[in-house]
Amino acid sequence: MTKGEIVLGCLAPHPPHLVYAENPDQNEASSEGGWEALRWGYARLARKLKNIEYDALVILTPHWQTYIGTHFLGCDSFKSLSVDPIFPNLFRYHYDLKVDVELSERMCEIADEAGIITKMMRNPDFRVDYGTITSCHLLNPDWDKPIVTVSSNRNRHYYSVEVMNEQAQALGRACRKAIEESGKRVVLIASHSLSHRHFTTEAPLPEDMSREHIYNHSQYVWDMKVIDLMRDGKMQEFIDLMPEFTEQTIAETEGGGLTWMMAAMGMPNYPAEIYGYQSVIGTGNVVACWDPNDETRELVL
Ligand code: 2X7
Ligand code: FE2
Repeated sequence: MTKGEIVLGCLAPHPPHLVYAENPDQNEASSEGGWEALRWGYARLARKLKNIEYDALVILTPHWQTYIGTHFLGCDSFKSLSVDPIFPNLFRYHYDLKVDVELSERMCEIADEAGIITKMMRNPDFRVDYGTITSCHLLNPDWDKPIVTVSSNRNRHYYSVEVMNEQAQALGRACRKAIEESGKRVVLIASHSLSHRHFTTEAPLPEDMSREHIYNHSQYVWDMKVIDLMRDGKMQEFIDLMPEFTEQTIAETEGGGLTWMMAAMGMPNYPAEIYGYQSVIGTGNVVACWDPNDETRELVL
């Protein structure tokens, strides 16, 4: 069997506002648009994905939080209505998705062998989190590929960002091993924002772009600093800075997604493709990807 490989890694933020702004058939709420810099960037990355051959999307999301170990989706399909607990006015999305259970089980087993506490989620009525749904919808609106969702263990809260950073790297290495053994071509997704201070009141019209801006300047400066590291192919340096960045901007990197993805990809030292940066309710969000193939990697922005 040919060795499996990670063909792309995407940093894919999941504010439900982006789905709301797009008005897809699956979402009950309707809008007048908004957050175009991110949505147009996502559309371009989705076009790139359409031209890549791959078997499955594997996503780590901070909105499936598990307190004992790391969990993996373990039923063939999940279908339900996802209502965002904070923004039910924006996000009531009917999803119907398929899971690559074979790959999910193998990642779970290999992580377990590496000493990580793991569990398969076998409840067919489990409600898939909105991070998974939003990032997957924006990257692959046709939903024509199976996914695997990996939960975010809360070791950042039990221990520290430093412990999270180590554990997420161990999980990334285990997932890579499982992917290589599987013979499959896999796209990884780290589903989260960068800086994450956000407004606590909503504008009368949520998509009123005259009200949208970054929460504060220091948060913006940090986001630009880490995006420069991405552009310069200095991901080891970013991962080393992760505790400071995460604490100072209460970044959503705390869930481990980017650390996990970078470890699985062997800490890329080539430039990331940047597709767009914009704030959503004050949080900083970048759409970016790491393409290990020198021939297809592009300078986007
Ligand atoms: O989950 C989120 C997020 N990460 C960023 C912005 C707005 C809402 O929800
Ligand atoms: Fe989030």
